[in-house]
Amino acid sequence: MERISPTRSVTQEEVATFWREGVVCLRSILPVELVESMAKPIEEALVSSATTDLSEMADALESGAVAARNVDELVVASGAPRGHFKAGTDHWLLQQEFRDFALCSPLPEIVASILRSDEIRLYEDSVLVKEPGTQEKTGFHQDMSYFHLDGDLVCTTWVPLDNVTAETGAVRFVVGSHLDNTKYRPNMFVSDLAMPDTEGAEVPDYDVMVGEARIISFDTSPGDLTVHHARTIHAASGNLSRTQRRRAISVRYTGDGTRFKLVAGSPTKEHHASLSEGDFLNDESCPLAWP
Ligand SMILES: O=C(O)CCC(=O)C(=O)O
Repeated sequence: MERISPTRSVTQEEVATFWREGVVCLRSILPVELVESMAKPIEEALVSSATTDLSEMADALESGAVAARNVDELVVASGAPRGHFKAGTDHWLLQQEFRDFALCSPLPEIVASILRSDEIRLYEDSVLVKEPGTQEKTGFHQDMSYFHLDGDLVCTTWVPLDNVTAETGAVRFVVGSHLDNTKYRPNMFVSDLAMPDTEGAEVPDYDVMVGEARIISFDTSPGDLTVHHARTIHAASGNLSRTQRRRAISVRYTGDGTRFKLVAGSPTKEHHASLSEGDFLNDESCPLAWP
């Protein structure tokens, strides 16, 4: 597939916002037809073994069950259907459309501008779908805690395929949290429970730290995109809408100087077999996406 350009350039103000706040929302920067073309591949991913029903996983986790019960009451009260949160990772390895989207869409060029990096590599992609009536929140977490990476130039792009609002599960970002170098433990994603055998501090529950942090989220539409630093702490609510799906693709990239570093307890990836601790990333494990 030929490389597709962004519909506009990233401004210097947007780059500065990313580095100051740890997240930036880039409005109308992706061709809408390109974003819509991922609808079918997402449906295929959802029925494949590459995605997991995190709603079912949450039922098995004590704190997830507690969180679910709270939202459950709202969902039942509104008469909304019981939705599901389905998520998967590394679809680019299985579906050509995801590989093209990660490598040939405008994302790598946009990320090169934001990270001010000469080279950009693909680390992973995710499909994140919250159907109407999904109770499960996405717990506060830091992406870097899951990544087998060492470096400052690492970020996540979040691409919505639907109109997304706070009610349907817009991602919520803790402003400036990327400036804190604390090493946090990865958690079970739909719960605040840390993954077993991992090291570091527990991620604070910012919902109970009223007034201590500024949390922002963005109402977005197809064509918009958010980019957050891999150290930025973020979360998302369930999807309380009765009718509106919340489909998104996350693509995670690295910039110059990023090295491989195994994180104890975080799932490893078979395609990282050619990398050893301290290595710069290579094409086999993390393909070059830009230039
Ligand atoms: O879509 C969500 O609910 C969470 C997204 C997220 O945590 C990410 O893409 O890093």
